[in-house]
Amino acid sequence: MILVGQYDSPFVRRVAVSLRVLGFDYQHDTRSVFADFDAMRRVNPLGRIPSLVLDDGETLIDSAAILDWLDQSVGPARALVPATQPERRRVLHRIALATGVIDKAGAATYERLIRPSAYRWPEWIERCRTQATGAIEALAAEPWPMSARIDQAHITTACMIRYVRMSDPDLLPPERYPALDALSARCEARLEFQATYPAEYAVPHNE
Ligand SMILES: N[C@@H](CCC(=O)N[C@@H](CS)C(=O)NCC(=O)O)C(=O)O
Repeated sequence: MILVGQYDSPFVRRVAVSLRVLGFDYQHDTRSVFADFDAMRRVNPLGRIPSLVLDDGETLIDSAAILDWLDQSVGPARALVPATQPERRRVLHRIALATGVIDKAGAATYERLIRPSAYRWPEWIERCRTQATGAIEALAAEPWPMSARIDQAHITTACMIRYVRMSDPDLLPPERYPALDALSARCEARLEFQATYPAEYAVPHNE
């Protein structure tokens, strides 16, 4: 199968890490969703990443749908989102917070970097950053026991932390949230995270 999208996207990275944790082989299509927009629209009509092209040619889009397919493929005992309550809703709650941070920090970043400066809306940027901060604080207040088996809440939250630290580091400075620092360090030490580490954030910038 082929994973489409670069690892500086936390949505792509959480799929890549999950594929590796679950033992799936994949090829990586590293074309840019910005520079190769027309080609990307032929993979996903939305022109977004990630997509996962299966061996029979079927294309899955949207990280949540791809992760759902992965979990269903390996079965409930190995699934990264627990199959039963109350663990399932607790993991889904953290995933919602972490993907919400990515959405809000991402919206603010697109506004700050991609939109030409004459059209930027500072109040909107601050609103998005306030929403991201609220969810980061909620995640930092959650228990993250060191002994727990890695699940999708760990993976998505660690990918969110790396993404925010690349794209808007003032939102998540080291030492402000020690529980998140520890979670990030623990995850980034794993081979699946090292193999997908995004060194920099590559979006088009406008003055
Ligand atoms: N809900 C989608 C969000 C995917 C998403 O926002 N991808 C971003 C990269 S992080 C993207 O494709 N941005 C380009 C665009 O939307 O034009 C998912 O979970 O896959």
